Amino acid sequence: MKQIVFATNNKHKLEEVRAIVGKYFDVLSLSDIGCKEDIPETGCTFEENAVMKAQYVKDKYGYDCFADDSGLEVTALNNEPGVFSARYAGEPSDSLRNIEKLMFNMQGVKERSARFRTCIALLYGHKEYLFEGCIEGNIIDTLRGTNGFGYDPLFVPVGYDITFAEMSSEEKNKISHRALATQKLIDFLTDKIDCEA
Ligand code: ITT
Repeated sequence: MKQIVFATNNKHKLEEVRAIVGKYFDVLSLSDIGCKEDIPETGCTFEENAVMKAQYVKDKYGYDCFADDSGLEVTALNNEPGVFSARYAGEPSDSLRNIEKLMFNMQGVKERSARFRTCIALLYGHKEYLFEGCIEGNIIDTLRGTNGFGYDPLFVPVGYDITFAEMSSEEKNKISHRALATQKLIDFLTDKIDCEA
């Protein structure tokens, strides 16, 4: 099976993506390739950060590689936390503190709409490709559910009455921003494999 690196340190994301891509590719993590350093994510957009991470691995380790950057955009907060989702409440990244800050900032706010966005950058051969996924939803005011990670206990996707954290991983993997972007990546990669066969 062809090897490809997913440039992430986030175990939940790796599991989510392996569950989808694992049939087609041997997905290596950063620790699998011995990359222990903190890859800079200093871009102003999800796209810039995703490309930055993938480029770092390709340049330094030579693997075909993809990286994603994801985050939550809350309409009433001018699309914050956005690219700062992981460190919304400061460094080091702490999900519980991020969630508490979001709940605090949303106290009394009527407009609750938000979206999770993912951008995946793929460096395959000598070319760069981008894939996007987005899911709309609403921010609730109390935590519900224990599955998933990050802001999942506060996010109810449009058309559902349960949070991402109340869904099974299978259910979330069918509809999430990451699943949508990853499906586009898979469609692209499987086409490539067919063409190269
Ligand atoms: P890597 O950079 O190592 O891949 P990360 O945790 O920093 O891992 P991202 O930059 O992609 O992941 O995402 C930033 C934050 O956005 C993440 O830490 C969560 O707080 C939030 N987030 C992203 N996807 C999410 C999801 O599916 N459910 C809940 N929160 C999510």
